[in-house]
Amino acid sequence: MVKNKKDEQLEQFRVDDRNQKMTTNQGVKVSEDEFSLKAGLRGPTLLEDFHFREKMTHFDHERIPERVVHARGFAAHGEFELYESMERYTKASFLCDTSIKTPVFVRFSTVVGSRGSAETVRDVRGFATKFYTQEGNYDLVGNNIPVFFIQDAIKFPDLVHAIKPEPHNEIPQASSAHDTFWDFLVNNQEASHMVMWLMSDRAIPRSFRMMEGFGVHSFRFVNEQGVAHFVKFHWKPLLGAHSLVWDEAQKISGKDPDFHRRDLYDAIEKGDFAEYELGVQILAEEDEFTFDFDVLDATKIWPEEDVPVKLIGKMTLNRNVDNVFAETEQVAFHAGNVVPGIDFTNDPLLQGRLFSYTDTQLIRLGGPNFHELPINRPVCPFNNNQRDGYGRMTINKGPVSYHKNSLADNTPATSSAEEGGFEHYQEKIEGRKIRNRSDSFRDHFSQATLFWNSMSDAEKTHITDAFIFEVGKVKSQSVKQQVVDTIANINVDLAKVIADSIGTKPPTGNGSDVTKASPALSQENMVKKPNTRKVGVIASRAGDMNELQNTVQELKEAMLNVEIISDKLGSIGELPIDHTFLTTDPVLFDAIFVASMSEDKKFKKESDRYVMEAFNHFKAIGASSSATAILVGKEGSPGVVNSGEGTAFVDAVTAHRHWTREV
Ligand code: HDE
Repeated sequence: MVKNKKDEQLEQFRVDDRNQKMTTNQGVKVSEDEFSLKAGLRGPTLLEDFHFREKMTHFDHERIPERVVHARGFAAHGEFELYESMERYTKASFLCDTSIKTPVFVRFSTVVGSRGSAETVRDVRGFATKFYTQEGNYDLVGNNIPVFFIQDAIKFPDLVHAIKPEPHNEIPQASSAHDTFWDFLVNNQEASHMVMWLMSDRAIPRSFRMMEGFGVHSFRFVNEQGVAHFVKFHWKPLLGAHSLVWDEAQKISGKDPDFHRRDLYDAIEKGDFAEYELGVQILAEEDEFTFDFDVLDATKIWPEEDVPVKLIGKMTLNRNVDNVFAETEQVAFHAGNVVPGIDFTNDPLLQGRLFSYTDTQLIRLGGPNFHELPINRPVCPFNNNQRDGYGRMTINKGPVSYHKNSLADNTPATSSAEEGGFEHYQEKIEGRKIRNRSDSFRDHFSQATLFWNSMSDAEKTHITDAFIFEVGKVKSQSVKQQVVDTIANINVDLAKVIADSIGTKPPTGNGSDVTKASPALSQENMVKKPNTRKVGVIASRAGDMNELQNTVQELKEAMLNVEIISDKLGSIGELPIDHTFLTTDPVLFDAIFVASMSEDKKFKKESDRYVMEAFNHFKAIGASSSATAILVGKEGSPGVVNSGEGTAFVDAVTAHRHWTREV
């Protein structure tokens, strides 16, 4: 069933090869696809074998360059619906008319790792959305962290060189835990705020479905009257934002490097669509200078307590792609793709991005016609005088390909603003050409401290441990010392604990006097729901079948996803066993419930391993009355539940993690 205008467009390009005859790319039917054409049964292969040549040539050229950053990604289709008209602020029609459902395509990604790297590494996540609006494509190319490492785009190549694997040995893959990244931080301290986020739980999300998204820069909304407001964009997941535990994340990298894409793909296939609300923080132009930071500085947030986030619509990701290469790999996002009503600011990071995205697609997608690829095409008409180039698909008719002309009545014609033409916001600019930055960009630590102050105790522990892990891996004693001294500007006690663990001198410096906190920054304060949480139910064939059936039923009714684990595949009564102890792992579940035990020694050992690992990762653990022996030594610990305690197990799963548990 075709779902929306974008889907209708894609449908024209879909091909189902099933039940078709095999042909060459010229349409000639192929008679033999097992053996190349040879001169004699044991003779050399002949050059005239056009089928062999074509098949091999195409294969030889199957790969394209991976994205220079955000190479590892996964995407899905969906729709955006508006709650209320934003016409007071913007004339973008998809944000004014609540009857419009806008098709969207969203690609999530890690930043540093190469295309085949693991997904649960410590990293920023890309959250790029293409809105196929009736006025053209609007791309909100954001991240899951609201600030960035640098303030000026000219530093981006340096940042990426520093964080990618070191060039002399290409180690480590998909990780910031190495000398050059930390050397970059201490010599470019504008990264301090972002590094606090990177060391926090935000950098190891539980799921793409449980992750916030941010446009990062200040953009502009412009309304019909030409009045502009600054705006920051947010995506708020309906399931709340939640994270893995670092030890767990590292183990998942080995057990299931596809953990995040599998989670999203499976959820969509099951009908558990990923949902996010679009939020905007809006600031009048005359309030530009009311903060102790510069609104053009991408290393700063606008605290939600100071500028509330207004939720204006909902995005639902409801369809997996048909072909990852054709759609996810070939999609070309660009921070510069805007529609009338949305405009840029002078944020020097944003300004540089406006150049980089088209430039990178030219090498990655091989020429200037990538906008014609099915996934990139707008759903509204597009006509201009651009012509030719590699891979051109459009057949432009007629002799005229220039403006102005009389032979085609001066068409394609430009449009006035009233007719929907994009007119850039007429911001007044004055100044000298200068290579420098404003003094208002020079405070690199206050918001890093604000972030630290806003964390719960558990989150602070995780950040501390992450610093010790990462900086502890740095080989240069000098860089380690400089990191400790830099952190002291954020919080001196944090710096002291790190110093003590990584063998440096205690920090010099007096710390920060910022006492402000922003509760909205802590994931502990986010909504928590049981929906789609994955429970591994351990069951033995020898156990009570009815009890198992009832348990599974109850958990499913509470919206949890249940998978049964036993020593062998097969079924228990009517219930199929999903995994053996070996084909899955406790790190791949949100909670473990032991429904029944077996006398078998190996079964017991494996069950103990599952329960212990879940316990160490602060997950909910439950056991039926016949299996409580497995909980010995853990009873009374937060999130450890005996059956017979009503909905306690479901509540324990809903709580996400039980950080006060002593492990
Ligand atoms: Fe990107 N970024 N970026 N970036 N970025 C790319 O474009 C760049 C920045 C983001 O799923 C590249 O098509 C510069 C901030 C996402 O396809 C490249 C600067 C934010 C994605 C590029 C930044 C982002 C990219 C590489 C500093 C959050 C993946 C491949 C001025 C607001 C999109 C590509 C996808 C990808 C350049 C900083 C988000 C090279 C120069 C800040 C989500 O063009």
